[in-house]
Amino acid sequence: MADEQKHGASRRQFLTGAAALGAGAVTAGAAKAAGPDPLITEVQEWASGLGDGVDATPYGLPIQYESDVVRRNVEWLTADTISSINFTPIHALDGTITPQGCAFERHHSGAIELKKEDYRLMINGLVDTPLVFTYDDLQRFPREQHVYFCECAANTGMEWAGAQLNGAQFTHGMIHNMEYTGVSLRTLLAEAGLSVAGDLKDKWVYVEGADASSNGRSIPMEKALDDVLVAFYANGEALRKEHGYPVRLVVPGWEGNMWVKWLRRIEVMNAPVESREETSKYTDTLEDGTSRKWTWVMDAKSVVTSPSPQAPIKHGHGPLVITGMAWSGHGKITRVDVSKDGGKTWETARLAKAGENKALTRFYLDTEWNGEEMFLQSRAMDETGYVQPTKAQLREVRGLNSIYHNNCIQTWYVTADGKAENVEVSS
Ligand SMILES: Nc1nc2c(c(=O)[nH]1)N[C@H]1C(S)=C(S)[C@@H](COP(=O)(O)O)O[C@H]1N2
Ligand SMILES: [Mo]
Repeated sequence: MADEQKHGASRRQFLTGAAALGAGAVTAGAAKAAGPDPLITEVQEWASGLGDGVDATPYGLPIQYESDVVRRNVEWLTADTISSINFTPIHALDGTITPQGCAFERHHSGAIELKKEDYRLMINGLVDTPLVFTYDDLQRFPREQHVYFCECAANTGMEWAGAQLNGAQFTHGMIHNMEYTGVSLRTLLAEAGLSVAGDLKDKWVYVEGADASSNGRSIPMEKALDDVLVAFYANGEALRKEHGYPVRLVVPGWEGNMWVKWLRRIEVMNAPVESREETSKYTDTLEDGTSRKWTWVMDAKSVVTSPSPQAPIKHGHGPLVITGMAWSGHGKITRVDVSKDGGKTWETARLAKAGENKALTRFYLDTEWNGEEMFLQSRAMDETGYVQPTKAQLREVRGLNSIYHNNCIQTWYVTADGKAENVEVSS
């Protein structure tokens, strides 16, 4: 009885499906078999012999049938692959954690190979005791663990002037979400004798990497002492080379450019450096042609990952799972709405788990689809009450010539045959 209750929901669904089949309707999923299904009645090749031994894959890769779930480039963005970017296949992932093996990469001078033994982290500037930490030194401080998203400020940046790239991977794939283990920057600054009392409000840290680009950025002290992590593990294992092995900075909720990889130096300063990465880059062009600086936080944003151009509806009519992800650099996602008619009407989606601080949230809309055209959109809300804007609202402030911080509502046009396309709706 208890068992019956536990499985009640799925059982009811199954019976509904069977009844529909019996009535001769063309339904989702199970086509009525003309005869016995050999996949059920015949002994298959995989059951007639032995599988691989446990020595076949000391470190496993995805099965060959998943070989299309990979990072991809946009050719016209990637004339030079050394100073470039690739994209997470978000259209093919579910849940929230991004495997390191397919998490987008952004390098200004290529991914370097740095041994733990050769690793040094210097803290200098306005501290009592300038220090140099080896990798082993870092291992001896108390550790923290948090899941955070990292989004490049340029994510969706090619879409300002019009719908351009045909796939969620390309429009929204400059993002990953991992569980980091590391030491809080606060702990290391205290070790170097930064007095946590006093006039720290006007102080900054300048952080730089060991690669040729160095990717130097200034971070206000208030953030540095809040939740910034000096991380060495991601998703339970050492950082991959491309994500900054052996140590990277994690700057929760703030633009990816500040997440310095191969972290080598932290200088405490009285003022920001105004480096290349915070003047000629990573500032936001406004409608009137002027630029806005210090836009560090990634505002609330969401996207439907399936259906989407690379993930068309392949099954027939009936039940359809619409899914996507939402995130906010200001904290937790509290609600996601989905529209099928380009924003005229909205349904509230189901969050797979309650929103987590500065981390991806997965949403689902369990719905019915009978071949009607859809203009699919999703709209995120965060704990500050902020609502993700439409493209028109964002353009009023930012114009058409911006690059960074495009968090507008995305539209996929889904046709009667289940294909999807990147479009814009006027509103
Ligand atoms: N040292 C260094 N850190 C860096 C970069 C870089 O080129 N060098 N790129 C930055 C940019 S622009 C982004 S978006 C993130 C990307 O992190 P990922 O490559 O792990 O996805 O790293 C940042 N940190
Ligand atoms: Mo970036």
